[in-house]
Amino acid sequence: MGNDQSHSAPHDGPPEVLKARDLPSIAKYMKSTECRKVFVMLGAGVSTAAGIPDFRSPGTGLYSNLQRLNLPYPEAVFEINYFRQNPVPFYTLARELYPGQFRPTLTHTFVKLLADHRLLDTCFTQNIDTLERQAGVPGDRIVEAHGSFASQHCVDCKASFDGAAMKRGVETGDIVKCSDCGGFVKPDIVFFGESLPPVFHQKVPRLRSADLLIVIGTSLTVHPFASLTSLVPEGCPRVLINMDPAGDFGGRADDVTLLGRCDEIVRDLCRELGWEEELDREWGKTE
Ligand code: CNA
Repeated sequence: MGNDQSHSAPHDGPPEVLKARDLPSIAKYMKSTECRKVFVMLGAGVSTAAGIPDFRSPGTGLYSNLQRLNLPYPEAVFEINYFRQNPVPFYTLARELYPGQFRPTLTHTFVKLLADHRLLDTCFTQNIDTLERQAGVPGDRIVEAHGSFASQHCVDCKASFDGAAMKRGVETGDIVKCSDCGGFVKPDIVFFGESLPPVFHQKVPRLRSADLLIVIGTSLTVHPFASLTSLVPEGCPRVLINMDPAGDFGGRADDVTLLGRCDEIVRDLCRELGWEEELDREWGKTE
């Protein structure tokens, strides 16, 4: 994967599928028979309310707080060539992000509700925190595009390793080395310069059948993930829920950008859908 910024000219005509480019119109469309297949794309912003910093938010993002790791530049912590020379920064960061310490957010629960209401086709996530699973989104609906901490391999000979040894290594900071070749062992998180998992490529063509795309909490700067937004058909409304504008949102007739904290916007959307009580009840189960 790699980094990029995309820009596009704003669309200035009226919407074509939605009544208006606003939240009530999205809810109305979601309740209609036209909207059967919803796709979701998630980024680190959906987990900041769980206490996991994102990459790029000024001040709080991981990139602003990596000085202590003595990196040549922040992205190096997720670069495979740098990891081969110096795995310590990644292990340090992995300890902070390791699954099991965090509770899913309302936004993760909203994705579960989409599945419960038989609307969710696929949730593509860039996150490695597994909070979608913990919220109860069915595993076969989730594509962890940048991998997860669920498995690990030697970066040199590719031998697979025991999860308990990896967890111990991350907890203690003792770098796990391959018993066969001595290479460093790393969780199967996709680094810059590595390929995305096969399931990502298998599920991407499904986007061509999307009736609605909801993108939440991502700066849409990491490719190829970010380019998925352009794969849904022209007549498919696209909704961005984020603190800041991102990607080419606004360039299509039925693009809706809702700026603010995703948990608040998702609650408003659930209220419009008549799902608010269900949202609170299901989120309560994640405690
Ligand atoms: P990013 O580039 O840090 O962007 C996050 C975006 O979310 C920004 O545009 C923020 O404005 C926005 N944001 C932050 N908080 C909120 C909020 N409460 N409500 C709405 N929007 C918010 O992160 P991306 O996900 O775009 O970048 C892709 C990287 C980040 C992937 O490779 C991930 O693996 C990686 N990452 C994952 C985690 C995690 O698993 N939780 C944490 C940090 C980084």
